[in-house]
Amino acid sequence: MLTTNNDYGLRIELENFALKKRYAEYDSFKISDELSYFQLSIEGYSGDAGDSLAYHNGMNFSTKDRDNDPSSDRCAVDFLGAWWYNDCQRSNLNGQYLSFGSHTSSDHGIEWFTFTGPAYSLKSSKMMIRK
Ligand SMILES: [Ca+2]
Repeated sequence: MLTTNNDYGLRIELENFALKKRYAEYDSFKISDELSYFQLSIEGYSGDAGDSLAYHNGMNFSTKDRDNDPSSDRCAVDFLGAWWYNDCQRSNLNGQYLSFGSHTSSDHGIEWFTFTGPAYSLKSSKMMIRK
């Protein structure tokens, strides 16, 4: 409701275990309503974390009990998160908190591929919206 009634931007702040911080910003951020599966619309990337959300643009939101992604797999089940999965992801900020950073359970952690790759779970992530 928030993002469809007004224009919002999104800022994502990420931190790895070496305490390096990076960010990704989008000039425009919208999530559709429940009937259209909370589809993600983003535009206007800037930042130094890389754009790991572009792959998810236009995707529906999937959870472990709602497989709304275009993959023949169930991404939210396979990757233990809830996200705008495609086939399946380049980011997974609701993944598992794997506090050791680099890990071998590829894609299960809090991932942002263009920052730390697919086998690294971030120390922290924040998603903030602004009118
Ligand atoms: Ca699927």
